Amino acid sequence: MKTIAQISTPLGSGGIAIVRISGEDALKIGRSLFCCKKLENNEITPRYLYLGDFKLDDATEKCMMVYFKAPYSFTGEDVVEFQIHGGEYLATKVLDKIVEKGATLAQNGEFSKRAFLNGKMSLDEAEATIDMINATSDAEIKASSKLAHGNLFKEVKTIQDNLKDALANMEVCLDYPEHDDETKSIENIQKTLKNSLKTLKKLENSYKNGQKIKFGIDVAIVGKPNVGKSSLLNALIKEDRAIVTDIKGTTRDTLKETVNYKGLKINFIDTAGIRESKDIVEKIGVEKSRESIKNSDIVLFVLDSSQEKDKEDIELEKTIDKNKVIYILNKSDRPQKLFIKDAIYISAKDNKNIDEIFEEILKKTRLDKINYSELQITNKRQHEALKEAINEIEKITNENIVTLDILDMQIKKIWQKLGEITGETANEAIIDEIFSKFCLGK
Ligand SMILES: Nc1nc2c(ncn2[C@@H]2O[C@H](COP(=O)(O)OP(=O)(O)OP(=O)(O)O)[C@@H](O)[C@H]2O)c(=O)[nH]1
Ligand SMILES: [Mg+2]
Repeated sequence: MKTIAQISTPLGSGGIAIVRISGEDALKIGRSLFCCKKLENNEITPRYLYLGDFKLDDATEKCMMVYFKAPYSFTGEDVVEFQIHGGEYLATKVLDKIVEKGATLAQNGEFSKRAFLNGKMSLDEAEATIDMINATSDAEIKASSKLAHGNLFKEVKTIQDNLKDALANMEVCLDYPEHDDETKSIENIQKTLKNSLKTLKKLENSYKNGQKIKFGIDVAIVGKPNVGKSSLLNALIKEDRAIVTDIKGTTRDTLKETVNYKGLKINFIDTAGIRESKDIVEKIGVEKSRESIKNSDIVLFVLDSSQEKDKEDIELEKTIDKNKVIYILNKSDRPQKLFIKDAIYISAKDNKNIDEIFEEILKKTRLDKINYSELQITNKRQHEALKEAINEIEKITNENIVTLDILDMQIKKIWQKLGEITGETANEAIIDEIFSKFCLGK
């Protein structure tokens, strides 16, 4: 494989910049550009930081160089890294010199792709690493760090190994039917499959929470016009974001704002007040509000507590799934006319009881009890593969009569599906797509 090079730190000014070289010629190229007293008559020691000068055309750059000997490097190949002063132009000049000496510019994620191809990390670990880099909440970091440390890989691999053993036993039985009892053999395999199914279902189930961890909990703020939805959004995000007036139908479009609460992202969606309208723009807004009711994880159903519930409120209430509704009785600074058990009484105007809403959202989604020591699947591709593997197992565990031949064929399919998660059996296009999402120099 070609020797590749790239700047691994973000382009711009900073304390230091790192330029990385990976491949067979990494050391030859690195040493040809680096002057260091300690290296004059000595062999280079891997993982040792050398202070010296990088040779530019008419100048030198005082920097550090480190060498990682294959296979003990990030990519699994010989790697040399220069830690130079963090200037964009300077880093580009250093990279140019390395290319002049024979290295090729690395594409996005090419170092990581080599690490995968050399067995340094599995595909699920690579995906978790991207999630770590892109994380915007503590929950995402906790979930992806567990995955980046290869915990999913280990679970999947254990299942694959058990299936492989089962397959080997079965093949003995198929080759020498006189030596083994077929019924007993089938029973053993069914037992292995049922255990695998249990683990896989647990992983598959975690995706519901995993999505909320990755993308945030979607919370729609819904109600009739003028009940104080936009005032509530502003109170929740502690910012004067949405327009508030006493005119009914002020909000026309949905407006989404994200807040980090106890390490989780909560996406609040302010919506247009729901009512019958002839105004074409308002009608579209109301349609969007109804979609938000359907698509969100939680609905904050806002009512004006200084007024009794009317027909419009009752009609709207019917369209909201009871499992995801939280009743918010706003304007509690005014004399009360509406009483609903378990509702949260707030005043958006006076910022009263707003924190209670956050707590109730976590309680209702059960994310207050989430256990990060267990794996939380956050990746759609992995989830799809898990679902398909489960589906293949269920095809045979639900059958009363199966033959060894069918089991043999089916187990190979399951093994293949699981391999897509770790990358062992993933096709090249998928692998390329995953690594292209990495940044340059990673
Ligand atoms: N007294 C009192 N008035 C409030 C409170 N919250 C909102 N209001 C007032 O109610 C009116 C409507 O508030 P908005 O936040 O615009 O209501 P909305 O539900 O977003 O209305 P639409 O966008 O038209 O659907 C404004 O005059 C607010 O000042 C509250 O807690 N107490
Ligand atoms: Mg509004």
